[in-house]
Formats: sequence, C-alpha cells, structure tokens
Amino acid sequence: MNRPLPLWRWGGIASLVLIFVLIAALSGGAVATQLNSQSAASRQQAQPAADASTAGPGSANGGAMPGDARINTSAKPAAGWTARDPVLPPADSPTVHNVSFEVIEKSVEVAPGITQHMWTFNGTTPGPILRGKLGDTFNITITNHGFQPHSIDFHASMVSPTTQMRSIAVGKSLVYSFVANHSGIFMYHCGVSPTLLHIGEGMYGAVVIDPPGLAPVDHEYVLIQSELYLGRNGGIEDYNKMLAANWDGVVFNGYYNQYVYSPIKVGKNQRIRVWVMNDGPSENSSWHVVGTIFDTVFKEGAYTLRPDASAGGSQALDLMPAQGGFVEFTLPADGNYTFITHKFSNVVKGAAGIFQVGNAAPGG
Ligand SMILES: [Cu+2]
Repeated sequence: MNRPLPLWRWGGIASLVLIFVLIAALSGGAVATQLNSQSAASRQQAQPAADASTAGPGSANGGAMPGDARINTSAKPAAGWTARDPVLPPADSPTVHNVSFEVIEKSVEVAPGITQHMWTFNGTTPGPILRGKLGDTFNITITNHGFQPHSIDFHASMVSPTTQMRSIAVGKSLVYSFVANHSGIFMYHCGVSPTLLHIGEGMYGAVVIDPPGLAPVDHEYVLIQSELYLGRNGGIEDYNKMLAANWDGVVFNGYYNQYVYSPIKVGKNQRIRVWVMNDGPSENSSWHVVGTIFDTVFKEGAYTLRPDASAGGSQALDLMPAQGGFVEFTLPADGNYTFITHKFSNVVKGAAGIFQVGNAAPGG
C-alpha cells in the first residue's frame, strides 16, 4: 500500500514547496527581519507578531484572535474614573525646557472595563504634551525602565536620527536636544522597529510650538487621535491587527468615547481653540464639531483660513497620520456639541466627544 511516489510527483511537490517558501519569504521577510532585531524580551511580549506572515493584511479575520477583548458600547467607566484633562496650558516662559521622559510598560485602561499592557512615556498614552515657542530649546532625558529597547523621534526637531533617535537599551538614558525652529503641532513616537508595534502599543504624543502672534482665546485644548488594537483583556495590543489596519477603537487622548463620558464644559460664544494631532499609527482624521463652523484653521504649519471679508468657513480639519493643526470656533447657544472624526465608521469605535454649553442634558 505504501508504494513510493513516482519521481515526477516528487518533482511537483518540490516545486510547490519552493513556491511556498518564496511567497513566505517575500511577504514575511521584512517583518521577520525586524522582529529578529528585537530583544528576547520584546519577542516574548510581542508573541502574536511571530505569526505576522500568516495573519497580515490579507487574512480573513484581520488578525483577530478568539480571546481578544471587545469594547462594550453600552458600558460606562467605573465610579471614580476621570477623563484626561484636555486643557493645553500656555507655553512656559523659560526658553529652555528640561524634561524627563520615563519609559514605563504598564497596564492602562483604554475603554470601560478594558485594560491593555501599554508601552508609555511617563505612564500615559498619549505621553506628555510639550509646548513652547519658536526658538526654544528642548532637552528631553529619556530613561528606559521597560523590558526591551525603546527610542524617541520628535517630529518637531531637525537632528541626526543616527545619534538622537537611536535605541535606548533597558536601564539606559539618552538626552535628546533640539531647537524648535518651526511652529505647529508635531508628533513624537518611539522609533524602534517595528515602529508600527511601538506606536500601536502607546508610545506617541505631541509637541506644540506656537506660531508668532497666536491670538488669545477663552479655552485651548489638545486632542490626540489614535487607534486601539485590542488583544486579550489585560494583555498587550495585537500586532497582527495593526498589520491588517484592523482597529477596534479610534480614540481621542487614549480612551474610548472619553469626552462623551466626561463632556468638556465651555460657555456660550466663548472662543475655543482645539489643537488636533493625528498620531495614528494608520488611520486618517476628519475632525468636525456638530453645530458650528471653524473661522480659523492652521494646518501643518500654515493658516489655511483666517477671518476676513470673505467670511469663509471650514467644516473639518483633515489630517493624515502624523499631521496636525488647530481650529478656532465659538458655540452659539446652550446645547451639546458633539465632536468627531467625520469618518463615521470610526465614530462608533470611540472617536467622539462633547462640548457642553450650559446645562443641556447629555444626549440632548
Ligand atoms: Cu518603543
């Protein structure tokens, strides 16, 4: 019964194996090379990535695993939960900013009842928001308290990546210095390969450099848009979902529907400036406020709209990953003004918040 296969059949099987190996090498080789450069600890933590070649963008389930956490859209945050303060304080008066960034890998709640083991700068995702003026010097001391190499890449800087953005070994520090010669809101992120994984796990934030003559406003806020790729509850986020761009959540300042649960209270006809940074890693943003029109837009280093006789209006600030800007507007009457990214499939995934004017009931 176990007759040997004829020679021509062996040749066919060998060809199939060769084709399979070639396809696997082409599709997974780059990722495999990146992962091989990581430490053993990193590979252990990023275990799902080992299957990247079989669960990439073409996979039917988008990298999802049976045990992955799912956001309960009707859940509410637990008693005692507080939103991250969206207020952006004015730039410090000093022209030299000496700041410490501690890399900490820790459990962070990202939606009601869901925690993920995130990789953070100073314990939060997004990390700290820095602000300064043109010509200011920033000296950031980054210390790696994590379990694998990390680094930082400030888009607000013009420096040699080879020296300032190099990997910081576990337990080591690096001082990253730059002079802010351009205004805008700039992303920063860990740049260790695979960068998609390190940004996706929470290592991102923003630096705001005021343009000259920034007009006074009544309220100034900063919102960072980013995606969530949930692994199991309490585990790390899912790298296979990141590869497939299959996000579970799109959030402002790191938490699902954060400012729906905790609306931002403002006054009628007060002037509001909102800085928006899209830290991705992969999704776009079309930031919009229901019930008002922006009369001022500053995007990627330039005013694209300012009040003048044409009375032009803007309805959305469009931002690809790593783009940012600000808009200014007023809210004309009491009520709840929902802000969103106008890509509505992401609104139901947590990219929503509320400006509350007066005492309108939630949802009213
Ligand atoms: Cu990192």
